[in-house]
Amino acid sequence: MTELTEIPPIAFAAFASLSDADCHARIVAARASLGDKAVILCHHYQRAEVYQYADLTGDSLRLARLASATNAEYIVFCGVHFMAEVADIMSGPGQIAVLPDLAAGCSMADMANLAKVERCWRELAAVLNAEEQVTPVTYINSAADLKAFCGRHGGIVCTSSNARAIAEWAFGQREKILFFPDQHLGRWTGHGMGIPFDEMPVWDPDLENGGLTPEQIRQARLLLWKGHCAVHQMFQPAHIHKFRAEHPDGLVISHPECCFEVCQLSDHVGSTEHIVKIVKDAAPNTRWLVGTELNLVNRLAGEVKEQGKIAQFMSPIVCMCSTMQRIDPQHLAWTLENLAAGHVVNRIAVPEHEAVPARLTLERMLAAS
Ligand code: CIZ
Ligand code: SF4
Repeated sequence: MTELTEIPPIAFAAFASLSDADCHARIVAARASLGDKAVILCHHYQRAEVYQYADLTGDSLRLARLASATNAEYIVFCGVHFMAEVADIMSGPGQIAVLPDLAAGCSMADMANLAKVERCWRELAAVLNAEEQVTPVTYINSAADLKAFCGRHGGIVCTSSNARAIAEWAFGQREKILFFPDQHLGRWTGHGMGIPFDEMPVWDPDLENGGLTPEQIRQARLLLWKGHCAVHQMFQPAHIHKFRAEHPDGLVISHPECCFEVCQLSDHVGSTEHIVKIVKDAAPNTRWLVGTELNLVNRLAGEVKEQGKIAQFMSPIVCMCSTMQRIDPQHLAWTLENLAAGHVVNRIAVPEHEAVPARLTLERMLAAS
């Protein structure tokens, strides 16, 4: 292992005003000197200027699995905070996860936190036997301490690829699910399982008892935490109606973080991995309206163009994930140069007391999906 020094010799300030072209030369040089000691992971939502440096690409879970299968000491995660945490949890003891900009969070993940979830659990326990009747399920877009909460309470993690299989597992354990933080993924999954809306009430964490009566809590099968993704909520039914009027043969594909009406109007609904696969495998000369983050859609559009396929962004308004955008060539160059000099910056290290139960839920998820 590389010997680590305490103070990073290079401050970010020296990189802030570099042009992307200047960064390019420095990223390539630092990358070359690190060799297979480092692996650069890029999520589908990363901007093109960063994505070009990826060794591995995919959704958060695929990336964490791929990275832990390497011998790389440094896992440089170009994505958001919870993803780097998952990479840290899933990787070996000698591997170090690094997030080039610590400000790259996820506003949806921040809509649930441990204090609020614990309060919810206490409030549920006043009405039900929560430990026997409710399985907590957290979307992978959540902080490690919430995954740990699920680990301690017989719960599990899901991703947008496996939400249905995980919900089936959870109902196999207990009669109800508490699903956080994304109400839309929860609702779409519950709807697919035939659960009526009145058995899927929204739990508002800012209200006493989630804003529900004891009767509503007792009747609920799936409690949906009041959280959402600010990017995916931009997509609206009107965008789909307009597209269908203009292109009657066109096809619509959406991410399940979109609202229920958008999912219902779509021909396909699925995770980023699913969206990429469906559009790439589609017949030549098809036209697609895609409801997910703009960087993914632009990249996909370029990749399928040769087959005469058109992939167009669902919203007329540009809506990127602003936190994903925080990872830029400047931060990547800064991170890699420090690592090449033996200085770890922006390490994401989940404390052991959280990592152990969080790993348990992630392993449960892998076994159940
Ligand atoms: O898990 C991921 O990578 C996210 C955030 C979305 C998806 O559908 O892949
Ligand atoms: Fe979070 Fe939404 Fe950005 Fe995904 S697109 S990382 S859910 S804010």
